[in-house]
Amino acid sequence: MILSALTRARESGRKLLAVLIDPDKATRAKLKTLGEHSHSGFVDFFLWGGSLVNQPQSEYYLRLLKAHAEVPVLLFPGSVYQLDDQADGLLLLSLISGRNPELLIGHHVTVAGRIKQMKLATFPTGYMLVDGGRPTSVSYMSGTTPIPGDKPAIAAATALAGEQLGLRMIYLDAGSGALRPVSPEMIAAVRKEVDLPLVVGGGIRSPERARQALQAGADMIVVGNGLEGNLDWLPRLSAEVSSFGRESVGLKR
Ligand code: 1GP
Repeated sequence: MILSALTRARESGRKLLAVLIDPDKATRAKLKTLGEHSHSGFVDFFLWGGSLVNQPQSEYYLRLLKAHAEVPVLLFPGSVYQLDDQADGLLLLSLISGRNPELLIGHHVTVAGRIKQMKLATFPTGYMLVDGGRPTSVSYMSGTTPIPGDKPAIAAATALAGEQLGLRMIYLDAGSGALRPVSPEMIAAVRKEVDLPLVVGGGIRSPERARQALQAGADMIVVGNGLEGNLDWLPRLSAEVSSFGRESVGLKR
């Protein structure tokens, strides 16, 4: 569903917005407000996941989000413990910027049967961590070195290898709370090299950064930290994303 939405968006010149919710930072009020924003068409997808999930009420909070949201909620798991069949699908991440075999194939083998039992829709994603100016939770937790932010050719070659391996989308991520988002040059280099839907996130905290990523070739941006404690910014952000094309692709906006 996310793949067809991204493809339709690209064909019609539209761009999409996903909001990342860290279950450990969720509150009832925030989930309700975010869910309602999806009724207004401000959000195309919710991503659900984090580096650590200590929140004992995580399943309950996901149920709450599902009850309020009018758009799909996709798992963006920080670990194999974050599977939940209440979600509408799973970004099946292969960390192709890194050289940690567990995150390229090992964990996938561990949970393959579980994913099948759960009947979770899977979206095979080439996940690429890019240096965003400071160590992030993902680089530390994954034990991988991000692609240097000023090496667009390495990013493009990595994405191309992911496409050749049969992955269905590319997610360029500077990591949650990155000081610098993925550069427009790197986004453009990846966009030029591969045909796959391109998702970009990490450090997008202003409409300007959103616009730069979208202009450079991102099909969808992901925003998490930038909305923490400041959900009022969401309509402005959404307007920025919508300014790239208003033709409907069958989602809510
Ligand atoms: C992180 O791309 C997401 O995986 C979102 O990053 O929290 O910095 O918006 P931010």
